[in-house]
Amino acid sequence: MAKERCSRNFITILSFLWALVLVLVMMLIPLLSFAGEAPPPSEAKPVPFSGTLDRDGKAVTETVRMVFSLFADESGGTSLWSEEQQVNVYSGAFQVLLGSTSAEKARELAALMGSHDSLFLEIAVGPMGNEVTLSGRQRFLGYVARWSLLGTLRDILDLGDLSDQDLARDLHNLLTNECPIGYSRSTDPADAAYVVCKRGNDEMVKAGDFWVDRYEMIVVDQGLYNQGKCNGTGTVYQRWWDQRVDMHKAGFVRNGSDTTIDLYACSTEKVDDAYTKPSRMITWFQALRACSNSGKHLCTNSEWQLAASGTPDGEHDCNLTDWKPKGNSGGPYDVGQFPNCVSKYGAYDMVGNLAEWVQGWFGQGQDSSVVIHQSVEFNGDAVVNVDPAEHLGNYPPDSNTPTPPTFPAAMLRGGFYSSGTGGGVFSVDMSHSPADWKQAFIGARCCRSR
Ligand SMILES: [Ca+2]
Ligand SMILES: [Ca+2]
Repeated sequence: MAKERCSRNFITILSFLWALVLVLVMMLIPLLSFAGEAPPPSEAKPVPFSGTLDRDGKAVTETVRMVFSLFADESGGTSLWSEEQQVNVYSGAFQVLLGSTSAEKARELAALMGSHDSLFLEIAVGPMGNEVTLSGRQRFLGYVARWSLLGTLRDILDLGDLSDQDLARDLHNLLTNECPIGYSRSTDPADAAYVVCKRGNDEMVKAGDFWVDRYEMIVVDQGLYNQGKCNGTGTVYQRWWDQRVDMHKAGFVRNGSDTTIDLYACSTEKVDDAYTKPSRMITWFQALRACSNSGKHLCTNSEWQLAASGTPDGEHDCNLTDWKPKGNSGGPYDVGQFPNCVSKYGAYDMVGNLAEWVQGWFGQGQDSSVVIHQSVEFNGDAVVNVDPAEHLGNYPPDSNTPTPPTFPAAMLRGGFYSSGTGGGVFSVDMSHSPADWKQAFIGARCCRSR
């Protein structure tokens, strides 16, 4: 009896009219999910494939055996690759990862897709020896087809020699708003708490709907900037005292006009093994231009405020208490060296180390001298008003004497290495001309909006 029932079941299965509808489930999603570099054969990834299955016009809900086979042609020929899987079909829909049954299958599949312009998928359904081959091979949209689609997009958009991988990454970034164009999301487990985006050594973190440099800026020449990767070889400007190279003398002038060279801003823990401190004694104009040259902008006050949120300003959390490098009276520490001095978005040193220029100028205040307000409510953070008497003048190049105070002030945020309790996420200093290049405690950082 048992044998007879089994045979009858087989006949029943075979008599069913199987129908399979291949569905390109959101074709762009698998396309865009492959945002990194092409994996080497040893790390070949399975390829997602979705479809629907019905029997006699009714959606199937059961586990069925399927054999997926790839061919070079739409009909005839011998199978170039095949894989058997037990597939859970629910309400007629299923999703499988081809190449997921073994690393060898994935490698074979990747190699096959890399060597063929087109492939066709055939699916057989049913128990071994009694499979029903579903009619009509379907063009298989694996990597090969995806890349050719990208190539078409690249041609239409006239994007020159942008690689398929870079185009896929940028489309992914554009549609998901995860990282700026040209950046890839960090896969370092240590970065998992934040949205860390990397372009070579340059690192930005996401805050709200924009990105902010993870570190205070280090100003470098074009060679070191290396098209944004900040990992080339070249010159670092405005180092600490014993390593200083003056960017003004190199032609990156202090008022930002008529520069004869372009310099760039890098956000990185280190641009080379020897130097890891942020650039300082930089004018607002130079900071503005270095950010602009790097495809970024000087952070606005509101961007800076949001990006700094959550940064603590306890005595040892950030560099606020006169850290003394090499016997000097105080100064900036290497960027990112205070592990607690990080904002809720993952930006380092927004409190302390160097005070940072932000966008915007401010007219003369009512005070005739520097007045410092420190608020209990805002953690003792200082608000330094516009100071027309002393600091609003422009320092002429190579002169230690400021011109008369005829210029507005630009805003500095966060406090610096000897601000003490006056430093913090609410610290505001409006007592310096945007042309002030004399202050060793002034640095900057860049933001980016796409
Ligand atoms: Ca800072
Ligand atoms: Ca404070």
